[in-house]
Amino acid sequence: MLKNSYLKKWIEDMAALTNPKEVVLIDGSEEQLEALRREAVASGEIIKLNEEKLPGCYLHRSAQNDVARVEDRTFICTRSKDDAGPTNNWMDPKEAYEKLGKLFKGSMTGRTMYVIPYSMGQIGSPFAKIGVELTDSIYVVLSMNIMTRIGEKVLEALGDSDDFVKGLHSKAQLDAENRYICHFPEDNTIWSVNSGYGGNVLLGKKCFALRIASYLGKKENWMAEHMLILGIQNPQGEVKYICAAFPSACGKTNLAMLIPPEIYRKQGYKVWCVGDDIAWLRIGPDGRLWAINPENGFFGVAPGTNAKSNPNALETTRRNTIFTNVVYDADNGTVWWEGLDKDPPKNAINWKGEKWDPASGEKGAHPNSRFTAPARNCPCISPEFDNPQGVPISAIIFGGRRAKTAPLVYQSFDWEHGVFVGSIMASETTAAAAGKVGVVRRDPMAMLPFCGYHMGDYFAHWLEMGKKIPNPPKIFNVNWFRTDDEGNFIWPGYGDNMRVLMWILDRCEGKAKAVETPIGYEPLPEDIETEGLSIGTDTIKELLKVDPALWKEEIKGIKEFYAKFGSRLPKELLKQLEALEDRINKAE
Ligand code: GTP
Ligand code: SPV
Ligand code: MN
Repeated sequence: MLKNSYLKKWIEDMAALTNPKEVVLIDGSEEQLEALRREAVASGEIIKLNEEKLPGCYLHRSAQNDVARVEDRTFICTRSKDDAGPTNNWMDPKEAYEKLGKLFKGSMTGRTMYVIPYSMGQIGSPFAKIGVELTDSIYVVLSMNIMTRIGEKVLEALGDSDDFVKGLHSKAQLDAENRYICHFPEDNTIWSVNSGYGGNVLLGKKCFALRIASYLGKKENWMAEHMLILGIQNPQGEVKYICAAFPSACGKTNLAMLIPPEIYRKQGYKVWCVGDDIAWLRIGPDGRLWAINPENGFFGVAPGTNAKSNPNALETTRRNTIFTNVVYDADNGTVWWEGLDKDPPKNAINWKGEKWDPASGEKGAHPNSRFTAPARNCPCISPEFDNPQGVPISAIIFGGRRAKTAPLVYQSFDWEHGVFVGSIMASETTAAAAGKVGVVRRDPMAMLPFCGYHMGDYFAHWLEMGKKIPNPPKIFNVNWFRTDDEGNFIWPGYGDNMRVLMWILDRCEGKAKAVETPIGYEPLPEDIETEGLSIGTDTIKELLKVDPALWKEEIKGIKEFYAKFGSRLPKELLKQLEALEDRINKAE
């Protein structure tokens, strides 16, 4: 059946290692997928939800020790340790193949190995890249079907080529002590064992589309970034596109699908979602930077998603969606999570599968519970979603969760300074990764957990790209998460973030004024539209404040962070840091 000899040989080798009882090629047909859904329902791997209320939807519960990406068990396995850099865990490739080889040995005994050919990006797009994932999990097959383009047509596009990412995944025993997510960028290979959770096992996503792809992008002159892509259409019908990089669980999905505030809606503005997590960026023939979303679905955070905060995301999940680790309403066969509404189900089963009393004080849904939903379900999905050429980008935005230091928005002086602004990003950690929540850590370009090579070289690549793009996007930084002394968010956020995007686009078109501050250009407070908000220009002024004392502390942290990179830190960034320090000192 398989004509590609490289693919055939590799599958045979991996089957010899893992010893499945059978090997099944996923052809992408609805009949095959439906049969797998039925099989997974019968085995209890997924629960069929109410067909009337949530047609085509399922609930899945992962193992209780397996609910988020495991960064301490994620490795970049380059031949030279130095090439993985100081921010990645490293393992020697030989050692990694041996160590994981032992864990994979016989790990699929008695199970089926599914072969999933998938494309990241529209098949036939000059941006697109192909991967094949071998897995013993039906949940992975069904999720990859939502998140990527899969099946026969991918094999046709691959033809006889050996240019595909080889991904091997086995749940094995879901043993947390032996859980490993290993990337071999030099071999186009990913091995993931002992996990069944999203980002660890849907290998097209973070493993391929960011870690492997960032490495390929450096080699091939393009960029793979942890960015949403959205379009803002003005009343004249022109659409301008923006990319934004925020760390995990810091608002990408929400921003990508925002509903404009009334003031813009009534004038005829519209927002289109192209992507909510990953962007692949290439220089177009017109000298601008063009982006595609390599994914085909959304793997979004459930808690906090509701009809007010993100009605588009909620609507997206009303059909053909897999929910992971949310609350099950046993009376209605529906799902619930914290922040959906104020009515937790009466007969509720929590994410662990236990009867749950909402009054217990315990959360019913896991804080990192998620929905896996087809992009085409989204009411505001961009008409350009499938455009193989992508969309031209006017602005790049960086941002994170900062209670104090970072202002609501500022613009970099130029591309080089913009790269500096991205490189000094920091954010409070969230439940998206295992570990402590709420600690400030440096997360350059929101890529700390996802850069597949030395981050100093990654910064150099950004600087290099700036020189190569004749007409580069302008670079900005935002912070929706500044808090008052009681810890409440000051900025209303969500749809109202469009007010900030409007200033950003106006700056790109040379229409808005700005004031120069030590950290970059800021809007005049009155240039952020406040009509319809409960806060006024005074509060905006507060949100834009740059406190030199806090920034002095910040500079200390940046210096410490930069020191890690040694001689592989581009000197341009050190110069930028010195210049920032100088400006801050003068501002005091
Ligand atoms: P990943 O899928 O992990 O990459 O996350 P993401 O960046 O797409 O984050 P998402 O949009 O799912 O938001 C994560 C959390 O942040 C949710 O609980 C949201 O309710 C909350 N959030 C998103 N946008 C805002 C905002 O503008 N203000 C505030 N205060 N919270 C927000
Ligand atoms: C993230 O953590 O940034 C996610 C979810 O988008 S995961 O796919 O698990 O990485
Ligand atoms: Mn993400």
